[in-house]
Amino acid sequence: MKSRTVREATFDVFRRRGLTMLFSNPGSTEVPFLVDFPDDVQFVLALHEGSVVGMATGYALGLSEPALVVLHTLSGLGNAVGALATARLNRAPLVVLVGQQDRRHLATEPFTAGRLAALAGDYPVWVGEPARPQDVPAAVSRAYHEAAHELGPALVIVPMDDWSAPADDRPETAPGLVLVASAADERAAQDVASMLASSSSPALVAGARADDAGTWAALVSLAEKLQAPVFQESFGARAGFPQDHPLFAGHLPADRTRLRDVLGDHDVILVVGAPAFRQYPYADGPFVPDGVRVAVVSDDPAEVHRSTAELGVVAPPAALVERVVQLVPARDGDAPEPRTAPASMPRPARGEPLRSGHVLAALAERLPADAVVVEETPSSRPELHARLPARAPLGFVSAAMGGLGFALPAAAGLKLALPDRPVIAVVGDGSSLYSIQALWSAAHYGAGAVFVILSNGGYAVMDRLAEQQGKPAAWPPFDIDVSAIAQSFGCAARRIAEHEELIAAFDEVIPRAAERTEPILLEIAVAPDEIFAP
Ligand SMILES: Cc1ncc(C[n+]2csc(CCOP(=O)(O)OP(=O)(O)O)c2C)c(N)n1
Ligand SMILES: [Mg+2]
Repeated sequence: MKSRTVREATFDVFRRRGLTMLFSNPGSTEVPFLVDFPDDVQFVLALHEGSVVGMATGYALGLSEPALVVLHTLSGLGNAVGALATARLNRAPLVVLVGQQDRRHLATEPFTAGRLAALAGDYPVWVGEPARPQDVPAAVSRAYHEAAHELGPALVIVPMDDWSAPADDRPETAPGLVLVASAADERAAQDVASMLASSSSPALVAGARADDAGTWAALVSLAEKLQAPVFQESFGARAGFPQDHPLFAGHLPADRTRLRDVLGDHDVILVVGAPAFRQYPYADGPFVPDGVRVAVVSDDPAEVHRSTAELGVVAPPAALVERVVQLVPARDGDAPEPRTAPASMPRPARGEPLRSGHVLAALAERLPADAVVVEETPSSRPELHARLPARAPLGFVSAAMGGLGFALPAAAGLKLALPDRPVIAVVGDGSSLYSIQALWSAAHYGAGAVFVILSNGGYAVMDRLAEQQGKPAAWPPFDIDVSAIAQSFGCAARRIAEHEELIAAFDEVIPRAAERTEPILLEIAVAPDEIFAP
């Protein structure tokens, strides 16, 4: 009997692990692996590696399971590094195979060979360089576990001649199933509960790592028992609490001065699923006024270790908070003041331009509660938060450290993973250009996301930041027809400048966004926002 090849054994690993969709941009070093592709794994082409990894990231976040990526050697991995960093920071599990030149002449550094292992720095959760071809299938299994449990990209570098080598018939050196205990530690729950019980005016802060149905429900119970306001961390990648709940108090300010103002009314702050505290512009002084006690709960040890807090708890947030709810006494204080709703946006007067507020208000009126909103609209992000509350887990997704080029491919990947949910990306015109070719993949593979482009003719946020320095900006504005580019990629697109057109297009597209099997791009000409104070 002819023995199996390493390639066949690796496809069997994909099947056992449920890795049935493979996102890739191929090169010569991947040809032996990708030709004669089996029918039961779907190959998804993206036309730049940033889009390959961005789509896989959206897909992995949508499924809460590892997604599979194949990248070309040096140039492919190099192009993907920013997106791999975003995948790590957004906690997206990815199994990433990286092609390499033929082992037999690697020592001579042939054309396309790369020094790959360190190229993505320490953003991968794991990098495997199998010592023998026969170790490749087990390395892929190991990468699956590393990705699933460390939540980030795990890389396996595979020389192109490995695929045709005979596979070992020995068992893999990776467990078939890995279970991670998810119970809460009693002592930790008691410490958190007693800190809250000692408080006369507690507040909660929810972060990206609280974005799952269990943690949302646990935080709602805790907030209601304590009658405490719940803030969302600033500049987080996900929403950790239902933002239409009466106890939701808005997003925390992104600088220390205003953070002290907001949190200074409270004596104990419990942060769940976020570090204490994520900020954007630097300001002097402490995060909270003296005497305010802070506790942090996260399942990410690094997030806890870098927090400025009296107590840090590394634990699964849902289980820990559920136990705290049982232990903490109800507080009979007054409920916090309800938030003020954002100003209504009457239609602009004749001759007046649309503003992002018009677009986001019109979107809010039509957006289904289970919508997945992917945000990449830097100058309008505060306005988006004010007008589009996340109402379901995964209702808000954004690149964790602000790397542009995430929203378009991630929205396409999210829609492939969640075909029954409306997926709406709200994206700046500048941001749309970093991974614009993802529109081709969305159209080709039937990812029916809605791309709303806020076209303000430039990098408004950068212009506002330059103004705050009181100095002229070096970068020019631009006037780019994003809808024409979209059409050339096969994605239906419209350019909208009038309020009536906006309302008509949203009436047609937004309420039925869940059913879409084709993407559509709505490019809306808006005047730049004049103030940026996140
Ligand atoms: C990959 C990458 N390059 C550059 C930046 C820096 N950057 C942040 S916001 C921004 C401008 C975004 O422009 P646009 O999407 O049009 O949004 P607007 O500011 O106009 O709302 C730039 C260039 C970044 N965050 N990521
Ligand atoms: Mg812009």
